[in-house]
Amino acid sequence: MYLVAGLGITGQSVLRYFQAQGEPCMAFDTRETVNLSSLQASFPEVAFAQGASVPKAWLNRFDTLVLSPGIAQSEPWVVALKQLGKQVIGDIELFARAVGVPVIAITGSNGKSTVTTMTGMALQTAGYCVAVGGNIGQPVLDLLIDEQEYDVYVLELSSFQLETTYTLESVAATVLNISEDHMDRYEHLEDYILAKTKVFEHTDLAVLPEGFNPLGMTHHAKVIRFGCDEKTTLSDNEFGVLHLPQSLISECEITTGGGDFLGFGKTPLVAVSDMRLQGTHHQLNALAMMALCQPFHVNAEHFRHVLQSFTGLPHRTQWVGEFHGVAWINDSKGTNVGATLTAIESLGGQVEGKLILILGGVSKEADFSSLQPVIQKWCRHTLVFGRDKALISEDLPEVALTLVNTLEEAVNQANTLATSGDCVLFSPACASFDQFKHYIHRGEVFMQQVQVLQVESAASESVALPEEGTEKIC
Ligand code: UMA
Ligand code: ADP
Repeated sequence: MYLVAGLGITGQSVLRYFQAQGEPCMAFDTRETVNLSSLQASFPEVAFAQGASVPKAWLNRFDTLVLSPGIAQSEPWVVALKQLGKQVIGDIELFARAVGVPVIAITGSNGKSTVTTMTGMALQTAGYCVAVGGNIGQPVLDLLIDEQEYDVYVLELSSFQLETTYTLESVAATVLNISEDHMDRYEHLEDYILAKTKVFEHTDLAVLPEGFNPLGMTHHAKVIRFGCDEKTTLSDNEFGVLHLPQSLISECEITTGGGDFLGFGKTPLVAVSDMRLQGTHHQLNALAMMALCQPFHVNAEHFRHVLQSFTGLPHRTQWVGEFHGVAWINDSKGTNVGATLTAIESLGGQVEGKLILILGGVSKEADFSSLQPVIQKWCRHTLVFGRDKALISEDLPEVALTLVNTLEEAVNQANTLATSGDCVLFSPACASFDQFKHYIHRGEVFMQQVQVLQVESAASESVALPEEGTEKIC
């Protein structure tokens, strides 16, 4: 018998899965805020409980705990259950035990959703029937029980999900990059890295960023490396940026674009200038995507189609609008310091003026000091809002910043501070749950507030029109 713990997106998908399998289970959530009545209506066969710990009367009735990723195994009630001999697994482990077709597994600190989406697109373009899911927001067990027969699953996996995954076999797996995140959950950075590298435990092909040598790889997987240093040649197991002399380009099948190509070994595949997404980090994402597709029949044309058409996911350095010569960018998915660092560095060089940066929320005990030099280089001013604003500002003593309480205040102040040619970058480097439901909600609130300012700005410009001899618009 299973106990499903956590009744959010994951827990509810586990209940649907067990219902479809006719597998009995019980369900539990530590938060009183969860509304059980609609769940009880959908799953009348399941016993539900809420509270600080699992009801005592249930302890002999289950042997396996299916833990949602947001619940840490260090929670006292989970520790107590483990001491009683209960097995702890997650939804990905249930998926792993049942899946019968190839899986590509993608983790890392940043770029997971982007690479997962592009990998799905590339395989689909090449004619495969692809399911994309996991931490990206689509629970994997729902994919397993839907009507469709897939050729391949492309999964975004978080370190939280990997902690409770033991037998997931994949045809290709990657840890895209590592930068500090979730330090409120992990005691040491090494613990976070170890959770991530579990993705390689049962993979046929490990796709590794240059210089990364995971300890978790206990068997002999084939290795492909990817990296972005410009080179004139690449080794046979390496995806990278090929810088080709003009004479060689004319001999290649692909002749569009400039001298830099995303390539594999000696073969140029896609001109960097063909990519819609700009920036070194997106070149790395594209290279990782191409490497992950190696076990499948995906060719340069398919890759080029994806990279030419993919304009990025919402809430990732997303252009919102421009008024008074100031551009506004929504990077609400920038939920850690590494993501915000990348956003500042890639946008800073493109802007005529300076960046106005908006940061803040739940800091996850991160160290923000690595942001200081890039902020000093690229930002005119920084606005910090949310629960941990004071903690964050302590790490940025040399930065010109203002503390505000809410995102709305930050947006209004940014509007006052920015001058023509500037860009307001909302890249919070924090989790959102102090003031928002999730990063999507936070990004939507930001975009709504920017739109209000944009409408006000358009209205004030319209009011000014009569002075230039046009009709007054009321
Ligand atoms: N809960 C408890 N006790 C606790 C904590 C939570 O009972 O101590 C309950 C809550 O009351 C709630 C449920 O658990 O009912 C929420 O479960 P959850 O936090 O595991 O979240 P889900 O709704 O299941 O969503 C999860 C991922 N969330 C987290 O890992 C925190 C989603 O990733 C993922 O899209 C979804 O599963 C489907 O796979 C979000 C995320 O923020 C985007 N991920 C982190 C990140 O990307 O940095 C890891
Ligand atoms: P994840 O799913 O890992 O959170 P996303 O693809 O959603 O990653 O991107 C989140 C943010 O991380 C983006 O807004 C961008 O600023 C940053 N980012 C994307 N790719 C990379 C990368 N390869 N390296 C560093 N930062 C990245």
